[in-house]
Amino acid sequence: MLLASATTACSTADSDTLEPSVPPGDGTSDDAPADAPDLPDEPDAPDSPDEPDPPDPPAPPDEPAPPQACTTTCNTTGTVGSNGMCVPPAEACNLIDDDCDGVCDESRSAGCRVFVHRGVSDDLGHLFTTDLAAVTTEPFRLEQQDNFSLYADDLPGSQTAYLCRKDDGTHLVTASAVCEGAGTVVLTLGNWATSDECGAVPLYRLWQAASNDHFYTLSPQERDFAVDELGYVFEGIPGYVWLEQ
Ligand SMILES: [Ca+2]
Ligand SMILES: [Ca+2]
Repeated sequence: MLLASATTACSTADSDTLEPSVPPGDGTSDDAPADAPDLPDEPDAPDSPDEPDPPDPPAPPDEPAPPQACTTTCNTTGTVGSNGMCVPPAEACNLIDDDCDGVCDESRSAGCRVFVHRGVSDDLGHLFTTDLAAVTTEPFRLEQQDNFSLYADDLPGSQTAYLCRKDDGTHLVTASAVCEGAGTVVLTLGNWATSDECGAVPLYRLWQAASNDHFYTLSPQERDFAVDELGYVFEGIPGYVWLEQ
């Protein structure tokens, strides 16, 4: 109890003798202590240059407009030209006058038609074949090279023509794949038309009983001479053929 009283007295005496640590001022702002100088602002880091945008990919070229189909003056399928007119297609090997010039298949690709040659033998009559060597080799001799032509392909409106050898060695050209029951097929010659389309002309078929010779000609005069003078029978028009390849 005694110790506590002494401590209290000592504390009171010290507080009475303390000097103010800061001299009293007049209360104005000038008396405020100077602020510490502001530190210079840290310079802003330079902005990094913007990454350039990647260039846009080139725009794909415009798709050309598909040609517009139209019907030509000769009923083939053409395309509308820049002037609005219907431009016919190029001529193709198809038994049609594609380009409307009034001539059918006049600028065909090679091999569109094949030529049939005409030969004859004293004992075996006539031979019509695309095999030129056959009609220039004994016992046959050539009567006319490129006598007429047939289409190589079997197109709509055409019919396949076969060269047949009959049992006695004479020949027959026919659309019958079984040679009309009179022999066997030697060769597929080509294809003739069943009408006079595309510039085709009639092929006349004749038959001479005495020789069993089947003979074919494009000439009405030769046909009539064979009938009138040589004992042939006119058997009709098996097909229509062409004069040019
Ligand atoms: Ca044509
Ligand atoms: Ca034409």
